[in-house]
Amino acid sequence: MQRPAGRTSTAGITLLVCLLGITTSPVNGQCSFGWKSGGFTIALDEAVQALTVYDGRLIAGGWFTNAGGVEAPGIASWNGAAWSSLGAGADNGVDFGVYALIAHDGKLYAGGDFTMAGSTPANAVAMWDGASWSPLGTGIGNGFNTVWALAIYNNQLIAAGDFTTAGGVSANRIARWDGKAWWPLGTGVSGTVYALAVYNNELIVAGNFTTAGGLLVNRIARWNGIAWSPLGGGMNSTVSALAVYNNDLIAGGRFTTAGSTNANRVAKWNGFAWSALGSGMAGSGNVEVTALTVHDHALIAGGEFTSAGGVNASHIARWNGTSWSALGTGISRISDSPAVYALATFRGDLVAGGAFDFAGGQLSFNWARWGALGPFLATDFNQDCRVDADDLAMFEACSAGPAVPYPDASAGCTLTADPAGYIPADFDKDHDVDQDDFGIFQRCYASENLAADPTCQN
Ligand SMILES: [Ca+2]
Ligand SMILES: [Ca+2]
Ligand SMILES: [Ca+2]
Repeated sequence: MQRPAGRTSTAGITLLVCLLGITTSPVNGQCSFGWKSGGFTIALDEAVQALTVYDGRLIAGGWFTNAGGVEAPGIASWNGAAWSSLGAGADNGVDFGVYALIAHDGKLYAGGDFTMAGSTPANAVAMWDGASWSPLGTGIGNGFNTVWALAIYNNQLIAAGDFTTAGGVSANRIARWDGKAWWPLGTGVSGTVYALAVYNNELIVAGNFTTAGGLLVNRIARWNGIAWSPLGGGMNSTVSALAVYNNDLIAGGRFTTAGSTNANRVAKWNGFAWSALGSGMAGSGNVEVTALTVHDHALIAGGEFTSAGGVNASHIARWNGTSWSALGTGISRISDSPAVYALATFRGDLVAGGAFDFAGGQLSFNWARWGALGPFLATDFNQDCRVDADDLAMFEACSAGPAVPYPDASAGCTLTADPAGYIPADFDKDHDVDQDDFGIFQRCYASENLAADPTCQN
């Protein structure tokens, strides 16, 4: 296909954006975010402890045995519409719980307290290659241990938990797999590890231990590939979750101090010192941050709490760098205290896993999705309630100039045609994407035009 006009036109559009000084601030309009309906047909029958994305699918691990009506013990795969097991028949899951998941180099790794993955003996850790399970050597521990966290560091798998041996060699609560054998990380740590992260090229290890490599570290430590060292004075109680947000390391758990700073269940490390995130979390009974992730430019915390930064927030909350806010009415449970144990992003939605019955007041058993609900502007191509640079990039990839047919996916245009043959970027429906369409697009790129023209087409 000849597309000289397209290149010229795209350059012209880019120039026009600059000349008009179009704001890059997002447009929200009436489009809203909220919890998406769950219901019985996609329920997980017991708690979710881990979430990740592998091969374009959401993977959940936990204590469940049934996923949306399908037998899937401990681990299941969501394709956006339905759950399935990872293997079939006798290979459709693991024999106990899955508490950690990570995808790396085309493989999915699962950690937990299982001893079988499918019909393959595998102690506490196993690898899924898309078709079948494999053990990693003789695995972790003695068949009665738990892997609580997995990470990739220096291109090797790190497994951590409550064990003291890995592959038959001494390894205190943490070990690395080089593809053939397990190795300790120095002399390891003195108590259970619950969370791992990579920050400033160091492996961050957190849990309820007091020493690492023999040094007093207080529940959090870093490993640089050679030696252990502390992060300030550490915490006064268990650290359960880690994330990296805005170049800071974020830690969540049961603690109320980080270093010498008061920090209620969540704190940030800037490479030199600890500080609080507002007034942190509060609630009755056990108050704990058990999951952290970064979603849509914000830090999301989940766990056992009923307020964040003084704002009512039922077991899940968002930190925007300055303040805490709730995600609607959060999650709840009929007969027991609810909890969020895992968080992930899948196809633009925030996914929460844990032990709960409702999300935003709607039935949503043990997992839930939070995302854009609409109504979506015609120019919000990726339907995220914002008409921003992402949508402009999609427009530009489909623009080819007056009377030039649409480019196809091989040329980078990912917008698909409606039954009448028009792609969403062809606002004036004349089978091209040119300056006329861009004129319509840019009206919805700046918020001042929204009230008068929510369709962006007049
Ligand atoms: Ca958008
Ligand atoms: Ca035209
Ligand atoms: Ca057009």
